[in-house]
This record gives sequence, structure tokens and C-alpha cells, in this order.
Amino acid sequence: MNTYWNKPAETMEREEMSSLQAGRLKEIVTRLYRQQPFYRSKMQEQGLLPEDIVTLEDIKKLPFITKQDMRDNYPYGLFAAPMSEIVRVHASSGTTGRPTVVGYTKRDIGIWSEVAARSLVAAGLSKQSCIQIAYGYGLFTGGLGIHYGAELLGASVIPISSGKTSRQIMLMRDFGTTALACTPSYALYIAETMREMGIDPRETKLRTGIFGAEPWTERMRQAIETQLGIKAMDIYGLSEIMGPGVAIECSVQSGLHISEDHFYPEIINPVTGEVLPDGEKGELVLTTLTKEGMPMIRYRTRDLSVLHHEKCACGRTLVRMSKVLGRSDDMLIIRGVNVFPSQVENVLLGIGNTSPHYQLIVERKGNLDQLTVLVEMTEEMFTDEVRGLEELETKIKGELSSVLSVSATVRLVGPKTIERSEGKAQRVIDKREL
Ligand code: DLL
Repeated sequence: MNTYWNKPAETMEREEMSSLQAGRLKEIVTRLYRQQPFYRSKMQEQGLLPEDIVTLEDIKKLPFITKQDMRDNYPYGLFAAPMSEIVRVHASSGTTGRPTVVGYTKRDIGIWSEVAARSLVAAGLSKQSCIQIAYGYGLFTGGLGIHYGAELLGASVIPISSGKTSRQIMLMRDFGTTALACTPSYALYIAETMREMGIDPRETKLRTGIFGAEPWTERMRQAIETQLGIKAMDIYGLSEIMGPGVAIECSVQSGLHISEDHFYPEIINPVTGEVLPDGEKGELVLTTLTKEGMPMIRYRTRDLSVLHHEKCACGRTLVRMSKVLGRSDDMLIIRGVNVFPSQVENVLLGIGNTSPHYQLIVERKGNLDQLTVLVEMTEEMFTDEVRGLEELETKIKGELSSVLSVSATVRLVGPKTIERSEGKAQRVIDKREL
């Protein structure tokens, strides 16, 4: 039986959804034009008035917003509600520059909790679930975002936050955790620590993982599912738009359903900005249709994905985005060739007897870029197969150069030498930028 948190919204007919979206878009654009100086001047630069936005198609007339706009208006310049109405502020640190700051009104927090609850239900959780939230609590949206959704759902919440891994595992076993919410890289770290502690995950009550906040491949999913003996579900979100719960996988696992009554998606060509049809890969652009504290019109996420509008076998009509296929700004250009960390992850996990811990290091020697891929060996290889290591290095190097079309130095490193992450993993060290 299919279960929904909000059946009318999740199974709405396309025509009705489009008209709801168009109405909400018009409303928010009008409000921003009247009340928000940044958006008014952006629209004036294009010679646009709120009356120009009537249908959903008209969204294409509106300019894009980027992370740079947020930085330029740090901290509160994009807020559209007075501070007296803002009940929560989150921020993402980012790797460079000022953090990006977001603000929520009480109603925003209510809607966020609603879409997070929808997500947990779509991923198979219920009131009976005991969910251990090992996303960081704090300025990062992961912890509190899932927390409010899980409480609204009525699940039992263990708000442990990230870190203290052996304690996580002890409580997971003792408290009867059935679902774990954390980054996929932290899930693997937890699996590894469980092995070291001699705890078999299959003997615990853990059945489901709610994993997101960083890119992960299908192969990484398989590795997690095998090691933890669970079903690993993909959850997507970003603080600029809301936080976790913008989109979620259902049991069919053929893409992530976007709560499009609140977040309107488009896919664009990242170079030309042209809107692409269903089925074509490009950059995901999102518009918030109901947010008050900090609405976002056509925010360029930099996340690469594909949209599909056909109804899903789960019964939901909500548009699906493919698993995030990388980020347009994670793309490394090495000797002129585009390289994505996910391609490396795929090759490594495809080879089988390496661990899913890896790091890409890019340096410039003279005028030439050099890519080194550090690949961590498993304990077994380290002890049993030392003789075969050179062979393995050559094999990885060969496969990488055929997939990436650029040669890489491969260095096998000892078990546990690549730093583990309790949040988002750092896959790339680009020394050319330093
Ligand atoms: O990562 C929100 C979140 C928390 C999502 C917990 C899911 C679970 P930010 O820190 O603002 O917010 O980072 C947003 O993380 O633009 C993507 O590049 C990446 N990201 C988030 N979820 C996924 C996912 C949170 N499921 C940025 N797959 C986004 C791939 C993801 N990348």
C-alpha cells in the first residue's frame, strides 16, 4: 500500500499543480517587487513589472540568482520579512568567502517540517520509526531540518548530531534505532567503526538510511547497503531553498520527488542559461513558491540533474529529479578535460577490492596540471595481497585514464589514512587555487 503524508499535494494532477504554481509565482513576484529592494532592482534592470508574470512560462523572463548575489548582500540583504518575523537563521560556511545566510519565518518552518515529514514517509518511515539524526545540528540545516520533520511525523527522534562515532553505535543498538539520517560518507564511517567494534549491523534494528547533503553514486549506495544491511534512500535539499526535504526518493527509487507545490524546478544549460526539456541533463534551478523569510527566484543550485514529469509507479505525480550527477562547480578542469569526482568514485567502486575512501589532489607542476588519486586499501588487502598492489595500481590507472580521458597518478594508501568525515566528505584538494 502506498502511503503519503499529504496525498492531495503529492498526487495532484498536472494541470492543477501548474495553475497552483503559476498563482503562487505571481503572488511572490508581486510581493518581492513591492517590498524587497534587491529583487525590485533586479526586475527593473530587465524592465520587468509584476504584471509581466502571468503564466509559468513567464518565469523565463526573470533573471537568475546566484550564490554571489547572496554573498554581495550578506548577511540579511535578501530577507523579505522584518527581523521581528524571522524565527530562525541558518548559514552554510562554504569553502571560500562569506557564509550564505538564510532566514525563516514561523510559517516557513511549518512548511519545511511538512516537506521533511513528506520525505520521511516517502522513504518508508512512519510514526513507528526510531530515527537517529546524525546530521550536524547548528547553522547547518541537516540536523534541525530532519528533526522537525520527524517530530511532525510522530517518529521517535534521537537528536544525537554528528560525531562521537562509537557512542552513536552504542546508542543505535541500545535505543533500537530503525533509521539513520546522516551523510553517505558518514554512514560508511559508521559501518567501518561497527566492524571494528565487532557489532554486526544486521543484529541491530537498523533498516533504513536517509542520506544526502553530498553527491554519492549508485555504487556508493550499494556499498552502504551491503555494509550496513539497510535500504539507503537519497534525500536532497539546500539551505538557500529550505534545507533537507526539497526532494526525496520513494520506494521505486527512480529519481527524487520534488515538493513542487513549494519549490518550482527548471533545468538549464549552465553555459547559455537556456531552459532544457525533460530528460536533458543540466543545472537545477529552483524557485521557492511559498517562502516568506527569504524567497528565492530562479536560484542556480549548480547541481546537475535531469527532470522527469511522468507519474511515478508509487502513485506520486510530483516531478522527479535524477540523483544529483555532480556539481557544475565541482567539475575540475585538468589539462582542459572536464573531470568529476563522481567518475572517479564509480571507477574505484567498480573495481571492487578498494575501499570507498578516496581523494583527488590536483597540482600544477610547471605549466601542467597533475591529478593524483589517493585510494585507500582495505585491511585485507593491506595484509594479504601486498604482492598484487602494483598490479592493482596499474589497473586503476588504466581504467581512470580511459574513463576520464586524462592520465592520473594513482597512489594506494594504507587503511584509515584518508581522513574520515562526520559531515560532508572532502573529495578534492585543488592546490592550484591555494
Ligand atoms: O546539505 C541540506 C541537506 C541536509 C540535504 C541533509 C540533505 C540532507 P547545504 O549545506 O546548503 O544544504 O548544501 C546544499 O549539498 O546544493 C548539493 O550540492 C549538495 N546536496 C544536498 N543533498 C544532496 C544529495 C544541505 N542528496 C548542497 N545528493 C546542494 C547530492 C546533495 N548532493
